Amino acid sequence: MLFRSLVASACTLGVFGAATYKFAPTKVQAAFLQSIVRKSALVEQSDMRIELLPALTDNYMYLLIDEDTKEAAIVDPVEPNKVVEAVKKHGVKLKTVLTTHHHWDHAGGNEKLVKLVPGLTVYGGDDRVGALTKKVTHYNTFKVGSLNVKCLFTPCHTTGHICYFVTKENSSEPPAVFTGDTLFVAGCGKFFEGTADEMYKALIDILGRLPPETRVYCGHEYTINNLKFARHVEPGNEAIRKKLAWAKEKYDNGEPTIPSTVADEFTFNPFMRVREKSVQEHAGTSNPIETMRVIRKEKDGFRVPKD
Ligand SMILES: N[C@@H](CCC(=O)N[C@@H](CS)C(=O)NCC(=O)O)C(=O)O
Ligand SMILES: *[C@@H]1O[C@H](CO)[C@@H](O)[C@H](O)[C@H]1NC(C)=O
Ligand SMILES: [Zn+2]
Ligand SMILES: [Zn+2]
Repeated sequence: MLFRSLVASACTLGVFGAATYKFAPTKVQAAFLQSIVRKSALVEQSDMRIELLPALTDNYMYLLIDEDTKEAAIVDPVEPNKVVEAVKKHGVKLKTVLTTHHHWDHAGGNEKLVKLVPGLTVYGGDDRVGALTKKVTHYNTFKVGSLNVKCLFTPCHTTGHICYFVTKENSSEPPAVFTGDTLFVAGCGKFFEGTADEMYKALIDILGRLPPETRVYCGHEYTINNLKFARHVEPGNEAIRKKLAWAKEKYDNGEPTIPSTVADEFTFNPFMRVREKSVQEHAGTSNPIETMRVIRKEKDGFRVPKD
């Protein structure tokens, strides 16, 4: 609890560096800082702008802005005050909440946000989502300003999980997908309310068939731990080693490892690679769905190595 509140206040203040530290931090201070200071980041395209807003210990909220109309949506606003602050900073009109699933660390801010910002439409695929106004299911579509949002029903982590695929008509820039706790960079969500068959459908048949350049914005910063498990599954996979070295460098600078892309996930994410011989051999089966089941079970009990 104390740790949680430390994390929250450090993030809310957003400054722990230059102003408060007159001297270079000691090793212990550096480790402390690094463990609590998570920088936000901005992905700017001419059609849409996405601000990554770190929340809680390792969650992300995403502010999605339509450049044409300056209308915005917020994905999983678990820390509403931070959302309101970011909306003011960008000078945009927040109209929409995109909820990936009902878990507290994603939907837990909805009730408070709708009080702070009147008139919001709250989307989600589950009656357990707080302040829900529009229940959606597979291939439902709607707009955020001039951007098109398509709902992708991906049950498994929870029975009502929705990913949101965002495109701009006639744009040459990549689309975005918000994957909550279904697809993480180099990993996937735990199967709390579903099966390996469902996660296979979600990762391979649905998310895996999006345009390869689609940028992936997931619910948590789990990349380093996920890649250590990926390396355990495929010790000879060079893409995993390269991405892990890159992710460690990002982490040391307090920077997000998000977004990745659908194409990149197929090179280092073991759960996206269940059709590969190397992953199947590790799982001891030639059935991709059985491979999914085996490696998820293994990751549930995986002790993450220090390096
Ligand atoms: N192993 C997680 C523990 C927290 C957890 O269970 N997270 C949920 C999402 S809120 C999950 O699905 N994690 C996927 C995983 O551990 O592979 C961590 O790295 O902190
Ligand atoms: C997209 O391109 C098509 C074909 O050129 C055009 O008919 C359509 O109006 C364009 N849509 C938008 C929103 O600009
Ligand atoms: Zn969850
Ligand atoms: Zn979560």
